Amino acid sequence: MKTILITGAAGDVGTHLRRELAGKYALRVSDLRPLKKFHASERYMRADISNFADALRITKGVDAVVHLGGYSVEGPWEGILSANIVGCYNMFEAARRNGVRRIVFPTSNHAAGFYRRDQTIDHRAYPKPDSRYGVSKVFGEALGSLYADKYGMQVLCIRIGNVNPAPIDKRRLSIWLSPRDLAQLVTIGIEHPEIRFEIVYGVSGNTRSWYDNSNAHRLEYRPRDDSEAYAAEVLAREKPGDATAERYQGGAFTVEEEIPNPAPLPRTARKKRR
Ligand code: 15L
Repeated sequence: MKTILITGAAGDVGTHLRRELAGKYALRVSDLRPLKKFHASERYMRADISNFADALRITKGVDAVVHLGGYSVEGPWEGILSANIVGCYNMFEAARRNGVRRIVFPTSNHAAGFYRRDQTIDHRAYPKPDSRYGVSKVFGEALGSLYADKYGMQVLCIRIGNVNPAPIDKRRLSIWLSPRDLAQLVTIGIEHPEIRFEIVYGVSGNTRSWYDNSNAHRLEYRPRDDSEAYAAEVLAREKPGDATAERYQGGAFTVEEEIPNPAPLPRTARKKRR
């Protein structure tokens, strides 16, 4: 059985992914936060990925890394810098030094959030980040490209929309990713023989999608879910929002300076903020 490291394992996406992959892989689950519940196939390692020694420790002896750790919304520069820029670099470099060849990097729709909603974009669309957070995801994608071309690593970047058991509003009808479709994409990243450096969109087979996800389909992604099943219910409760946010794919990230962060700041960033 392959051993897979999942960073940011205590977060929402990490929690869904762990449940979906339980039993399929030996999971090394890592986070700054303590984990309360474990599956039988999991082993927890606490780590602050902005610290290179921690990154080296957790990547030792694994077959692949799913790097979910870091800041997952728009936030202060100190937090983004240490968790998503320094932390992301540490993970790629630590994986390389430990001989780990596969990295699945869940990037975000916010790497391209300033495309309009009436545009359909594919994996070749140049980045149009909508936030400091989006910029940090573009940085991670660029690192993936570098580590694939220069060091021969196999890197799948999944520009995730929104992972939830069901879509929560109108925007998410276009970018929803069900937990089982997320697990399918991550499994492609871990297993598919043809991956060098790839960008795909982390969305289910949504009727209202604004992505051309042909690169994912080429890699044999066959989404099982479509947000349309929830559309009537979601649209019935939708309230009109900010006009700019409504125009762009990134929604509120195109206008807000901060979005409430579910994860704590790493120690280094906390010190700088004081
Ligand atoms: C993201 O990238 C975030 O990690 C997630 O919390 C959601 O805000 C999502 O984007 C979204 O756009 O809905």
